[in-house]
Amino acid sequence: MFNLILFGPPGSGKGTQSEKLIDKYGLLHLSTGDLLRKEIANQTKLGLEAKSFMDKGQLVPDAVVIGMINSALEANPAAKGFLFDGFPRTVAQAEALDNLLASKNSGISIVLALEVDQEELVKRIQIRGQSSGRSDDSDPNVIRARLVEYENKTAPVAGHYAGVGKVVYVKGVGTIDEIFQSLCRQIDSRK
Ligand code: B4P
Repeated sequence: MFNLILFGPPGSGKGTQSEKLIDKYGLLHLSTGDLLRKEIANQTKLGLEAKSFMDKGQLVPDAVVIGMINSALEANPAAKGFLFDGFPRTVAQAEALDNLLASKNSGISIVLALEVDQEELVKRIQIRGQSSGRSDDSDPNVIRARLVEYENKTAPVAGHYAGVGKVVYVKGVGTIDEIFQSLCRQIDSRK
């Protein structure tokens, strides 16, 4: 199994690049952001709980997203590999993911970390906010809160995987295709 984590701050291009990578490598895309937005659209209990955090730019509690990922892994036993997008976002989530994969005799193959400066991130999120209908993309205070959550809780996840030599940093500024080619080079050199 080839399991890839696409890592980076909000707006770094994870969703954009994931779409291209799953096509090329036949991986199953697991985006916790997309899964949570689906729950919100369906007005489930989980969705209503998640919305109260997402609207403030805060991370949803670990137990909620770990449960969602567990269900998705269970539902796809024949997958040849997963692309995790927006997960894990805390060290506790990373540890839970490592345990879930280990129970399936698998593990993380590589963590590709997109590097984008903060000014560019804010610009991209605001542009997306004009058409996405996502309330967390429109309010400058919420965007700032998401970036603070990233620095405090998510950035340490890179350290968790760097400790086992799994992290590769990739420049996330440039055209979408240039960045895609850089990501593919890293994957191809490790497959
Ligand atoms: P996500 O859905 O993961 O939101 P995101 O981080 O903003 O998405 P992404 O980073 O994929 O955006 P992309 O770069 O593709 O999470 C939303 C919320 O859900 C979180 O704030 C949190 O509350 C909750 N959540 C999700 N997962 C969670 C977890 N594991 N634990 C707890 N809470 C969780 O796109 C950005 C924009 O840039 C796009 O418009 C794109 O067109 C543009 N773009 C991309 N590449 C570009 C390039 N090269 N040049 C110019 N623009 C580019």
